[in-house]
Amino acid sequence: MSTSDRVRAILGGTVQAYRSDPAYRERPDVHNELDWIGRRLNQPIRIALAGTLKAGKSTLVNALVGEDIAPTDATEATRIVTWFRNGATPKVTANHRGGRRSNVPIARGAGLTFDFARLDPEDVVDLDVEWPAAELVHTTIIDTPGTSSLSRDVSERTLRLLVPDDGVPRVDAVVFLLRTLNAADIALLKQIGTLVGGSAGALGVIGVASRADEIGAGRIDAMLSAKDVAKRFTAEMDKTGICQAVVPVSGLLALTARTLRQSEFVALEKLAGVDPAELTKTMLSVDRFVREDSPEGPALPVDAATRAALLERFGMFGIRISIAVLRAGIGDSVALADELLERSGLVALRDVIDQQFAQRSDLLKAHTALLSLRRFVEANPIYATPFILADIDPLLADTHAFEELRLLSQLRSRATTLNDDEMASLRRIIGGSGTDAASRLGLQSDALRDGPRAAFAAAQRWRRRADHPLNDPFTTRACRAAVRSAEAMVADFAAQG
Ligand SMILES: Nc1nc2c(ncn2[C@@H]2O[C@H](COP(=O)(O)OP(=O)(O)OP(=O)(O)O)[C@@H](O)[C@H]2O)c(=O)[nH]1
Ligand SMILES: [Mg+2]
Repeated sequence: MSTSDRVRAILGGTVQAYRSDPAYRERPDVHNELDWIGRRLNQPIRIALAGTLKAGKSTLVNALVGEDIAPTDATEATRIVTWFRNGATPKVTANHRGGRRSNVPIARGAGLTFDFARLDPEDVVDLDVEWPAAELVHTTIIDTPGTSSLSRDVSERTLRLLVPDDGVPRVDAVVFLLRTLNAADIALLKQIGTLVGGSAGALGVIGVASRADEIGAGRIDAMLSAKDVAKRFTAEMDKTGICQAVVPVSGLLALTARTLRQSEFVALEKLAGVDPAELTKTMLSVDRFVREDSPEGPALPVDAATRAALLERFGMFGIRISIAVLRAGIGDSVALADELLERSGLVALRDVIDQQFAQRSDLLKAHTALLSLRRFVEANPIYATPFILADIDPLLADTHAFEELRLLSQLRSRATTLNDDEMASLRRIIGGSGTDAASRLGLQSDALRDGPRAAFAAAQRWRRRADHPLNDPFTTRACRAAVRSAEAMVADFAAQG
């Protein structure tokens, strides 16, 4: 029986218990809440984007969805938690304190924004955006207000979502954006990380070194230096032991790549045709680049307003890299968009989201449901509470897939006696690069006929490694998990015949 099925079974038993309890039989609120926990198991996984002020969260939401739907301007909208779900037609609803719901008019400027003229942001708990988008069919994305020690109220809204007072998790996974590394950000990340996954430790946290294109001050090697910085970020975030992976991403570049306009391509092509030495001079600084053409300076083939618009959409790095790519011979806007998307880091981030969240979405949702249910039966005690807890707790503690996720995070921060090769192979086998057998065994998918033998050998190898006399307890625990992962594959292969 899968973990989700077991959670459903426990939930079914719990519903029965509350229905037959005289104190709760007539309590629709209680039954609704149980119903809600169950319904969520069938809904898309909920991934929240959180992080520091102006870290680029909303821009990254847009890049992930491929459309400009999360407001990035400085209006009230950026201070409110916003849920983006798939829906047949665009629709924005505000959830007010006290449960009232109201329709919010959609306004279109440069991107989408919400008309707050008739709304008091203080009275709004969160916004629900329904939008027809393929990217939202299996994933609900939640944009959160930036957290900072300077803005208690806004930070609190985000914390309430990620770490609710009642302990019932609202989201299944978190992408945490950090633009700089400072002690306050790291402390916040730690706080969120330890609480998101409940006392069992974080399940499903990815770190993003955001606005990565700005790191090299817009130089053409910016993303390379971004990778170096990301390494430092990674090391720093690793120490917190809560992120399963850290990726450098430029959300701006990714969004622009996914929404590239032909007119932009044409303008960039004109710029690419300018004498390189002349162009370099005008691109020395943002000010120079957008300044009205001076009579004595070189005349650029693109007017100042267009240059400013390009700057807003691409950033200095994006413009430089586009020109370099065009000069290298890329000849159409689709190829340019592909190249920019790749360099933005979004492709890598999507891979990580897929490996860490999408492939495990049932599991992450099951985890959320177990924690929610646990909270629920404790808050509403009945005779059956101890029996229900006796079902939930072993499942939380012993479900091997939960342990895999915990280990993937902890392996980054804790010392082991594994060498680099062993570490890479251990991370792989417990699902660090994907949860299918080929990824775990490091086989090409067409070499899966070697799977049974490889899985068996892996189980043996990790069993020996687990018994090494110089292991510390954590190393032993990790090796034993690898044995279980390998054995599960052996069993799966046997079942497939
Ligand atoms: N160069 C560059 N600029 C970016 C990037 N992502 C966002 N920005 C810019 O940074 C500013 C803030 O971006 P948002 O996406 O609104 O950031 P946010 O984290 O949602 O901000 P708050 O919700 O207000 O905390 C905007 O002017 C964006 O254009 C990026 O990857 N590169
Ligand atoms: Mg925002």
